[in-house]
Amino acid sequence: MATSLYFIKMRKGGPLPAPAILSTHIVDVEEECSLKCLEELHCFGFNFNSGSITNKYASKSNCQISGRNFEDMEIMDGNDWNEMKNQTEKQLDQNCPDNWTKFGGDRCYYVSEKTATWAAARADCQARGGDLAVPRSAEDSQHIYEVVNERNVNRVLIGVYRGAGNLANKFYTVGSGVEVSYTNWKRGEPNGNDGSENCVAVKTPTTKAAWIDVSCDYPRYFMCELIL
Ligand SMILES: [Ca+2]
Repeated sequence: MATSLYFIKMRKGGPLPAPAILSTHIVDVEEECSLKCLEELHCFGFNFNSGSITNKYASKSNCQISGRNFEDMEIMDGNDWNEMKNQTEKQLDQNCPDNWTKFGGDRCYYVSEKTATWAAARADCQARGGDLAVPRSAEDSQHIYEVVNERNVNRVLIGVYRGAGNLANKFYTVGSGVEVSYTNWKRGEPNGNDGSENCVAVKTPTTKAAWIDVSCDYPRYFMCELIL
């Protein structure tokens, strides 16, 4: 008999939902209940209650098949699974372009050779297939500090900018355009809220890539990020 192997992938991610009774069967013996489970794609367990169910089924037993809701799951067959696995492995094996450093498994960072205004810097990163880098955690900041420090430049533009108009006290990230959730401001920064400092740079070495708001128009080195 051919065996089919299936894998269950959660549609929405997150924790598995609580198991539910998928079906109930009237059976004679426990083995029959286990076979019912094997027949049912979403079964991961069964509950066999031996003995009388009703007068009509005096000698029969109750078999409950439990599993999880169909809407939460997506079934992948062996081919889909292999394809997903290959893609993931390929991504992990993929190298960054020359002169970029790899970090976090699937990200590459690059510090520019030349200086540019923030807008030109962003265009340069995009032309390289990425965007200006956005530090999203203390680990990112530490790595960015190490990369920038190695290049011996002390102010490097990143993909964070000040909102306009009545959003001028908020900062946003390139790409998704959402307000920053992680920040790493240098003490006393941001301080250019008179409209003169609408872009953000990281400052090294003493402040270890802490953020400062700076003019968007002054040409500086910049850092690009590429997701593999
Ligand atoms: Ca400033």
